[in-house]
Amino acid sequence: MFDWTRDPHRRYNPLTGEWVLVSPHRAQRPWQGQLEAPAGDAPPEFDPDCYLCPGNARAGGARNPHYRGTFVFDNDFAALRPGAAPERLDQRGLLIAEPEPGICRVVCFSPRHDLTLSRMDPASIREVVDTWTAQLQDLARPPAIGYVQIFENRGAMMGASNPHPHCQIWASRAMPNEPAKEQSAQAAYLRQNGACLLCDYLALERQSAERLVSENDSFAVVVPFWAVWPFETLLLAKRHRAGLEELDSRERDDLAAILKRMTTRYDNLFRTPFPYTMGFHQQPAVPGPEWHLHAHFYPPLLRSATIRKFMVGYELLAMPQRDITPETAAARLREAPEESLPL
Ligand code: H2U
Ligand code: ZN
Repeated sequence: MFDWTRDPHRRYNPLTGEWVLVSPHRAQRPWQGQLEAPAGDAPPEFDPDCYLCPGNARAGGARNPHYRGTFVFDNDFAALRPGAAPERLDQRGLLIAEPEPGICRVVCFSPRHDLTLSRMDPASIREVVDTWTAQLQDLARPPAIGYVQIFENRGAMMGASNPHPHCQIWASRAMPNEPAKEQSAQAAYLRQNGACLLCDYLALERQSAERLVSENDSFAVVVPFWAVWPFETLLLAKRHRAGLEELDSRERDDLAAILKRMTTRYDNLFRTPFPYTMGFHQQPAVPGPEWHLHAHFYPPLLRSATIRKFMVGYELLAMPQRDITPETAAARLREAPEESLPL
């Protein structure tokens, strides 16, 4: 008898059309990999050397205002530059390129250097949600901007340059690879089934509850059936909403609340400020009916505050692979309390 909890199998990600290899029997194998040093002391409330703290100077000469809530500025080292670049595909046989204009911004979540989403109060996180929404409304203007990506890189392990709570927004003319894959998959599903892929998926997950981690009236968090990272999660709007702009006031409060609860669970899982990359996927500047608002959390940690998963070897050359099953990961996350504990 095939045992899904023990035997190697692969799972399909209907959002991207990609497969992940699951090898549950390897979860117990001995580990002799890299041990990373845990984070040092907790950061101070204000750091005179931080380029995001209120009143401090940034690289490039600008000085931050003495802000009290959220604070948004144009990235001083932007990967994209604004401009009405000509829509010109330069193709010489297999050599294909095109200009890519855009806008990159940084959003400070709080003037407090030492806070994280998990430790901010819900009203302040609600202000972050409102700032994201305002930025989407400001930036998503076709034809100059086609897609707006909001993302947070948290923790040195994820390459975040600074512990000050912040995220980035990159707005580009073209739709980037990941949302582009998800857009085709959602559009195809809608065509074939006359229904929303993620509405249908959420209904399945709420029925079984096996991979469900947390929920409130407006949002649910699951370890997706096809998760690649050990403790990857997917945050889904319960009502069919195409983007943050479509959330009403109560849903925005619920989003703030579930972000706090989820990031707190993550911190409590290994009793460490949990590193991750998270970001929203939603309708592009020219919206389509297929889009269902969601956020992905991609945390690198595998077994402790210092033992991480590497995407190397077979994963780079063939396909992603995981040992611990998404069901086990969801159970572990459910066991991690939603209330803040001292770390
Ligand atoms: P990360 O921690 O996710 O790297 O985000 C920090 C961003 O802040 C990064 O994109 C920008 C970097 O370019 N930055 C400024 O815009 N001004 C500065 O003075 C330093 C860093
Ligand atoms: Zn700071």
